[in-house]
Amino acid sequence: MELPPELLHQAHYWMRLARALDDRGTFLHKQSKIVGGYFSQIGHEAVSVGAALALGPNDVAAPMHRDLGAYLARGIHPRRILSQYLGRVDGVSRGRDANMHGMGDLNYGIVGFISHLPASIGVMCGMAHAIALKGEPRVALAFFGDGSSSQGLSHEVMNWASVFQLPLVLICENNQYAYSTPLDRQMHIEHIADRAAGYAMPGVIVEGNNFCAVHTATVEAVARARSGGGPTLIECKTMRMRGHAIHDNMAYVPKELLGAWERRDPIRHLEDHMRDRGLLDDSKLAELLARIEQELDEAQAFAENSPYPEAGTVIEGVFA
Ligand SMILES: Cc1ncc(C[n+]2csc(CCOP(=O)(O)OP(=O)(O)O)c2C)c(N)n1
Ligand SMILES: [Mg+2]
Repeated sequence: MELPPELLHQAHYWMRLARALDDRGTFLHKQSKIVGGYFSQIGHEAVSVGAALALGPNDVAAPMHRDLGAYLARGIHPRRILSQYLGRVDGVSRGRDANMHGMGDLNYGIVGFISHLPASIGVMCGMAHAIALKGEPRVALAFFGDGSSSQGLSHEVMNWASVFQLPLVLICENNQYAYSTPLDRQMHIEHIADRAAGYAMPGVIVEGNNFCAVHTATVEAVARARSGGGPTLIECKTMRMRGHAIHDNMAYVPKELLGAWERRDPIRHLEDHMRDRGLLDDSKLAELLARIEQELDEAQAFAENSPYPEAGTVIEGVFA
């Protein structure tokens, strides 16, 4: 079934914005304005935006370090994201961290990313349980990586969510690597989705660079979760197109593998589809890219003018 043009335009905007914002971050890092780690999400745009746009306004999501598209599509303004990267007071964590960690805002249904992987999916399982106990028509959606899927908590979450038939959607971003560890060094199965059978829940494999495929599968899983049908594991096959973080030249990734995924770039995939349907041409694309650059110029100026937090506030908003 073809997705409606309005949705594709929306997705196209968020995916292009995520990529342009990602490039901005790289430049700011090169200028030493962003210090410490910087994680590129290039290659993940279809997964993050495809899944996030399947949620309703009252649902809750826990994006990870390569899910910029999900933060944007849930409504977090690039101003706040760039302020976050620069450690400023207008950042999502109010200057507590200078990258994705802790970047949560429940007003937008986003639980902050927890550095210890995959702790976020445990929190989201708890949220799904709370939603179920209250009988609310809401869904919790958690992202986790292939590496994170090898951690014990992933299995406990799948078991618990299945036992209690929780409204939980698990989006596994299988991007072939966990830092420098390739898939075959951390699992002896071909598809992570196959693990769902061990917990009697649907396990779905989707082409992670295809927005329409990710979105359609997530819409189905969200509907099942909302109607009491329990959790779903969706494995999105994709590729991390940069090193683990900016310091990593990923010399360990075979060039041919990278080249093959480059040809399946998620943005190009969506744009080809939109062009085929007469929804996009060169001039519309140029117009969109210019608009995005303008928005990011404004966001960057805002962030660079935002102050650093007052030292005395450092203990606010923490438990211990
Ligand atoms: C418990 C724990 N161990 C190690 C790390 C360091 N670390 C951060 S990201 C990462 C790789 C995660 O791989 P994956 O889950 O596949 O996500 P990806 O980075 O590929 O998107 C590691 C080892 C961590 N954050 N938490
Ligand atoms: Mg990975």
